[in-house]
Amino acid sequence: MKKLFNFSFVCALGLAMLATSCGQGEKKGGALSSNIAERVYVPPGEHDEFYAFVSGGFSGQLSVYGLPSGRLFKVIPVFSQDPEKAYGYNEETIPLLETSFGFIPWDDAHHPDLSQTNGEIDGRWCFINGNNTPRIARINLSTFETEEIIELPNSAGNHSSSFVTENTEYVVAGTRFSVPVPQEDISISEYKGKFKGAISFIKVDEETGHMKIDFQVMMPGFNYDLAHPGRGKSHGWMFFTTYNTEEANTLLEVNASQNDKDFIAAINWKKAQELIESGEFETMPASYAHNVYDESTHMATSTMEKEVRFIDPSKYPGLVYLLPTPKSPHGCDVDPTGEFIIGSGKLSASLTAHSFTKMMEAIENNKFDGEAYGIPILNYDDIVGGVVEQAGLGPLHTEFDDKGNGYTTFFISSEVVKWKVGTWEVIDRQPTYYSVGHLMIPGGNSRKPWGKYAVAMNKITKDRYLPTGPELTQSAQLYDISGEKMELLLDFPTIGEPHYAAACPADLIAPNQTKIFKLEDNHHPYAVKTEGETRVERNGKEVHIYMTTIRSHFAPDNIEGIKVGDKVYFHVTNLEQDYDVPHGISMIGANTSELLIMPGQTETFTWEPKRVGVWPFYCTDFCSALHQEMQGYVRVSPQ
Ligand code: CUK
Ligand code: CUA
Repeated sequence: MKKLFNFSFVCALGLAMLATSCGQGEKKGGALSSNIAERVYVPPGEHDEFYAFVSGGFSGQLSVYGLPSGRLFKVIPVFSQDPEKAYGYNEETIPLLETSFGFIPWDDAHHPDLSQTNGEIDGRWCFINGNNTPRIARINLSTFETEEIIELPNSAGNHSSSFVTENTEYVVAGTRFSVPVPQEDISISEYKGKFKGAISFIKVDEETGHMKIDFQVMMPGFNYDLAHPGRGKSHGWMFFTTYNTEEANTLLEVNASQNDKDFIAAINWKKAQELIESGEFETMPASYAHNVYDESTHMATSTMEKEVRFIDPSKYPGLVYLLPTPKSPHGCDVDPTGEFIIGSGKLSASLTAHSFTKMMEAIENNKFDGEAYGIPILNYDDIVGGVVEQAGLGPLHTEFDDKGNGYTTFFISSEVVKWKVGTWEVIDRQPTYYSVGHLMIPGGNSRKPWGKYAVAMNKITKDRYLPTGPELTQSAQLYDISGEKMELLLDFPTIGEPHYAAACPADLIAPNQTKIFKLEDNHHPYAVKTEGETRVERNGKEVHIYMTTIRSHFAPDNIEGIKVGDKVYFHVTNLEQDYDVPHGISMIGANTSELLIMPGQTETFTWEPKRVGVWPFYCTDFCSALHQEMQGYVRVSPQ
């Protein structure tokens, strides 16, 4: 106990020093109270209460933190190659990064979302979008590995993604940029009326999680910025914020902000589903990659799909409505009851909450205020359910707790504002350090939030950490939101830009972990299950080495008969059947990186020896007291 006190004391002192050195002169909302450190401190050997999955922004990855400690457990490679895990280097995972543009080992990851059952987080999968070469990935939360990536045709800047409906029926992905559909060589000035915004509804198989683009809704040429699914009473609807409803082809000057109001587009996806089922859709040729990792072979395959189904909403009344929302709305969030749809006009100081009930009443009474491309526009006054007035500057994103409160980030005034759903009064505000983007409350995207913590994700850190040259870390900040006032508890650095995050109690995920892959279930075509089956096979200039690894040797470990100009495949099966005993291997000059093979798994790397000689290989992951003895030689002879 004595040690614990010392630690708290030092930590609190640290916080106090930060508070005074930061020069903001602000009150730290109780940050000086002595128990702050204890509230984020997870003693050695104990576990955090929540998993948090934080987007890695331009790193293309997804990082896993514990809350409240802010400890980093893993960076899950998703859209970028990762030498630490051999992801995108070994032959088994390279196909995951194939696209219709070829192998793209990078993307810009923005919004993770967790799978749900009955509107509650179920801990099965995490989805995340690749913004640049439009893709959606699915991560299995029993292996913490990326299992599937699907490319989105007709999309560009896949920003309003990936958001999950309340039974994970769909992962929905909207396009930030409208583009010619299908793509063609036309003048950019022909934008207005010609460019389209495709919104993809990706069906998720209940059992396997496998994704499939069910259909696209071909929307007018606006920019679709963010989205949220309806829930509870609004389940079956999907809401998207838009900007540039002027359809300007250049957003220089004020073009895109001429309109006093842009729209939230409300799409009735249950109706779209009915249309699809009754054959009311069109198809168009579209080439997009669908990459799936197979757990029994431990190999991914990439398939190029050839067409996509779509619905033109102007032909189907009742499918889409436009909800006028002030001044370039960015965030689009739905409260846990599904009644209120919050649109944050980033050029406004107030938040607009549309009422789903009022929206449905106006639709029933045919009360419209014009249309755009055949899509009815509702009347702002008919649908507004409440406004949080003058709440701050530059509102972006809102999440909710389980006590009827909303929490909204304000980028320009750099703060989180807590307000009451229904009375719309501001209850509390706390500064962020600095320029917050999203915030996240565990389960805040579901019908059942856990309103204990909120994590603010900041764009700028300035003086918060030790300087590291011209680029500083981005960071997240943890607030205790269990009381009336929010309390800042912790800063922690993040990998890349933390656009958004998703979190849930650890006990929804931790008990379901895959600890080993059973050797007998390994159906990799180059797997060997015993050392007796290991061998070297030549086929012209191709050499296949069937190798095994177990503490503390490789078999075979002396390989001769290899020639300069050969292409050598190392197929390495890890025979271990113990938790957390991977082995690694690579070869000198191999341009694919090392392997990291989990127990029971087979992985492959290729080596094209360039020089005659005897070349060593060794295990790259410390695995036992005899790790350093895990080594071998390959003899390379002239051609
Ligand atoms: S966001 Cu992607 S630019 Cu407000 Cu979701 Cu940061
Ligand atoms: Cu095997 Cu180190």
